[in-house]
Amino acid sequence: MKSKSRVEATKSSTRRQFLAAGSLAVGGAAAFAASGDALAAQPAGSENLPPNVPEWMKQPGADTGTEPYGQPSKFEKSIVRTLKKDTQQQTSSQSYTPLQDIDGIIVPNGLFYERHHGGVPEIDPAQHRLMIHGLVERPTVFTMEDIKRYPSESRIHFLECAGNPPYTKIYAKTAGELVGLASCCEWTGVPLKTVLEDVWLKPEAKWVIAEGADGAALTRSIPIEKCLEDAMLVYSQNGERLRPAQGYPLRVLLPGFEGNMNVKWLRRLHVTNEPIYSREETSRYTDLMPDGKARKFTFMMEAKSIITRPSGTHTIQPGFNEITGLAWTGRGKVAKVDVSTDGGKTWQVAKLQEPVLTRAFTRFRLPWTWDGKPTTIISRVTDETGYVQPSFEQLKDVRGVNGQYHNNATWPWKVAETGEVTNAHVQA
Ligand SMILES: Nc1nc2c(c(=O)[nH]1)N[C@H]1C(S)=C(S)[C@@H](COP(=O)(O)O)O[C@H]1N2
Ligand SMILES: [Mo]
Repeated sequence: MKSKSRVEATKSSTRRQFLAAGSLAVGGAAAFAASGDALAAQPAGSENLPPNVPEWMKQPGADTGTEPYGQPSKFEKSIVRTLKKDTQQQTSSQSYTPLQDIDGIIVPNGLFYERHHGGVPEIDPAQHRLMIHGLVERPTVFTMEDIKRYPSESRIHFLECAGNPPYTKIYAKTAGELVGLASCCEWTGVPLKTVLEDVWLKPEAKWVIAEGADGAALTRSIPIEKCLEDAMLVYSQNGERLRPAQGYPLRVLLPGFEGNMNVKWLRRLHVTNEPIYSREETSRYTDLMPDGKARKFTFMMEAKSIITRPSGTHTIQPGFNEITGLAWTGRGKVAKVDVSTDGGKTWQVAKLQEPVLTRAFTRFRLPWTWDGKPTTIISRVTDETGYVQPSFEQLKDVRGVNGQYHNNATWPWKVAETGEVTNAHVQA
């Protein structure tokens, strides 16, 4: 089964038959392609198509001076985040990255997901301070300049909300609405270890309590091991200063740990010997298990993958289609992504696009020839620890249905005979 479809893919690529005649016949090019003569006279409305010289070649283009800060093409205006406001908690809001429209592994800053518990504060960096105190020999108040004087590092990591997606009430139509509370970018900042060592941690130091300078004063306890492993005090994303929504001017980044612990607008690190048991780590972000006990301090985001193209709201043509998507794991690197194009009966190994980085989005691709029959497509990631992404049924067997967080199930997309792709797992 597996080797046969490989052979087919190779054959069609040597014959250059990726695009069937049917899929060329779209929009203004329809009559043109169908005529069989590429240079034949064209119908009205196609003056800008070959062999004509398009209008925009006949005059100079816009000068550079129109916008000091660049914007995407006006033809790409539909590629935006989905905004949501919590109707019960007035200050709570979130926006979803349109994962179906992202190429590669880097999410541009204007499309990075957002999750705020008390809105986005407007912080003047000149008036922002980071206080480190508690179990340290040298309690210190840092300015932003003080922080930036330490040796910095740039690293690519994903960030993901623990409620991505929820367990129930999943109405999402697109990949972004479903699991777009996750993004990946290049972060620049100072290793937290460097700063903690500079204030001389006391041997009893076991936890670091991080507090944000927003209206929510979001507070989380971070184990000292993570602080000394790969945690960062971040001031930049994708080469420019953090966006206000991402914690400007300073946030803590805990690669692989649940989004909520990556405290934005970071103003205080209180070094202690026990956790603070804040709202966010007791009543929230815990998982109520079937036996009535709550799992807490789970920290790590488990492996997840999603097919982003084709995905919900897309329409495909029979013949060649590249299946592509994203996979990631809090536990390290993605080792393998399997893709099924027959509803989970058989699986094929997808190609992983380089670079495959630790705790970062990894892009996968699989060539697929769709026979035009209704089917279901699914991806499933295995990470370098050997952990395999569960199906929703497998997850529910272990966790029950009381939880709200840490749903890392595989996600099927249904392909109808018409080529329309929809969420195969919409729940009430
Ligand atoms: N101070 C503060 N930090 C915060 C939050 C917040 O509301 N306030 N939201 C948390 C949650 S729930 C998530 S998922 C991530 C979201 O980060 P982002 O908005 O940069 O994507 O930030 C976390 N850090
Ligand atoms: Mo979150």
